[in-house]
Amino acid sequence: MTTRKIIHIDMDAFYASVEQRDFPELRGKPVAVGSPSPRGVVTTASYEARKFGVRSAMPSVTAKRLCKDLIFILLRFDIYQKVSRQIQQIFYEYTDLVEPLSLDEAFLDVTTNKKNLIFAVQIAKEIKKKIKEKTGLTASAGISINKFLAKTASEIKKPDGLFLIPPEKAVSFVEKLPIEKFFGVGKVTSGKMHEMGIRNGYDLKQRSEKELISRFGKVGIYYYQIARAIDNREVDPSRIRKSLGAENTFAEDLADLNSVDLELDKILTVLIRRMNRTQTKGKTLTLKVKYSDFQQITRSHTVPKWIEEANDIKEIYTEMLPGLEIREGIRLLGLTLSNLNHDIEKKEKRDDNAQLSFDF
Ligand code: TTP
Ligand code: MG
Repeated sequence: MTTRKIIHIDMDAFYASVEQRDFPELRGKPVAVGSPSPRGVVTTASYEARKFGVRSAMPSVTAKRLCKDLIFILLRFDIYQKVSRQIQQIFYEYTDLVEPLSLDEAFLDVTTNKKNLIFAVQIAKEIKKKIKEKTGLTASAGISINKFLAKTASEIKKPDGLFLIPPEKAVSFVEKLPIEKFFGVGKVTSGKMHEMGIRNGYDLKQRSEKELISRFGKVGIYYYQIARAIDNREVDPSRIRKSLGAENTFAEDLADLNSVDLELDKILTVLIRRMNRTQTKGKTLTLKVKYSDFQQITRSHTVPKWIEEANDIKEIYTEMLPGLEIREGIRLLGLTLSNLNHDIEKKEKRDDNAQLSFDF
C-alpha cells in the first residue's frame, strides 16, 4: 500500500480577515463578525479580538464584556462565498480529489497530482502563495498521511502556518498530542477523558477498544484508531451535504421535559444560524435523543412545504415531545434538517444532464 499524501487547508480567522482586507480601518483592531444585538452571536473574531478571549459561537453580549472596544461587523455571506470559490479553483489546479468541509477549509489528496510534484509540502507552499496572491488572505496548511493528522497539523502553526507530520513521526506525534487538540474530540469528550486520566495520545493508547466503546459508544472505535495515528477515511470529492443539524451533549444529563424544552430552544438557535449562513431549507426534521446509557432514538417528520424559519421547526418538534421518555437521563439532543434545497437542486441538475444525453 502506498502512503497517501493529504493536505488540509484552512483560512485564518476567515470572515474577520475578509472584513479587515476590504475595510483597512479595521486592520489591527479587535473585530467580531456578527450582530451586536442582545440575541446576536459572534461567528468569528479577528486575532486581535481573540487575545481578549472572544471566540466563535460566543453571545455578542459576552464578547463585548470581554473586549470593550470590540467592533461588530455584519456578515457578507456572498463575499465569503466568492473567496471560497477562488481558493477551490486553486485546489483543483493540483487535484480533483478535493473535499470541502466548509467555505474556508478542504482536504486534498495529492498522492498523485496534476503537476506530478513529489513533495506535498511544496504543493502546500504553492497553494498558500497563490491564495495570498489571488485573495490577499492567509491560510494555514497541514500535511500528513491521513485526514486526521492533516487536519490536526493545520491548527498547529496558525495563522499563516504550515506543518508537516511525516509518516515516521506520526505515532510519536499523536502520543504527545494533548487530548483536547484531537480532531473529533469535543469539549465534553475531552473533559470526560481528563476525568478518566487521559491527557494525551499516549494515555489514550493504553485503553482497550472495548473500554472506549463502552464509555463513548461507536465513536470509541475512531478514538482507538486515531490514538494509533490510523485514519483510513478517503478524501471524498462527491460529498454533498444531505443534512444540516445542530446537537449538544450536556455536561450533566437532563432529567425532565422542561430542561429538554430549554435545551432544544438553544439548539434551534444554532441550527437557524447555520441555515441562514448556508441559505439552507429542508422538508424533513429529525429529533435525536441519546440517553445516558447511549441508547439512541430519533423521530422524523416530513412536511410538504419548506421548513425555513425557527417557528416552523419549533412547531414540528413540539409535536414530537409528548410521550418522550426521559429514562435515566438524556445526554444528547439534536435537531437535523434533511431533504434539503441544495441536495434537491443538485439532483435536478443531474436529471437535466441525463435528459440531455438522450438527445444523441
Ligand atoms: P473556522 O475555520 O472554524 O474559524 P476561522 O477561519 O474564523 O478561524 P481559524 O483561524 O481558527 O481557522 O471557521 C470558518 C468560518 O466559519 C469563520 O470565519 C466563521 C464561520 N463560523 C461560524 O459562522 N460559526 C461558527 O461557530 C464557526 C466555528 C465558524
Ligand atoms: Mg478557518
